[in-house]
Amino acid sequence: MLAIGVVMFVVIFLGGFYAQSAFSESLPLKVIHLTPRDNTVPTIQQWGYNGTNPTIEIKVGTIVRLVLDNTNGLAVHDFVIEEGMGVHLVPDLFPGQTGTVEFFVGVPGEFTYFCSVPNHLEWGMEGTFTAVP
Ligand SMILES: [Cu+2]
Repeated sequence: MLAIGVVMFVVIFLGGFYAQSAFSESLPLKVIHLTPRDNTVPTIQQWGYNGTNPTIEIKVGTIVRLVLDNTNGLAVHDFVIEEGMGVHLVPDLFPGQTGTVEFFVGVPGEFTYFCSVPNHLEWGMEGTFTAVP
């Protein structure tokens, strides 16, 4: 019952981004691969996902499988879409690790994705996630 309660909490309070397990697997799935660039001296705006922080555009009603490949990374990283939206790849990925977070895009809008490891956003790890109607 605790697990069901937690799922219900997530569904009710996360503003449109839901845990995949609460939904049918027949929904469209979009797989996104990101690789942190962190091999430069960490100064303002020198780091990023895929080097260029690509804008990720996803149609509402899609399940996203976000794969963060830190295989060749030099630092710890994660992936977050705006605090309060409930998308957070956990645990943080150490160098050599790959991780996945899946979520349902339930509402249209423009959001910011970023790395929540201290200083990484300031060093450039942020981009735009657009959910299109
Ligand atoms: Cu990072």
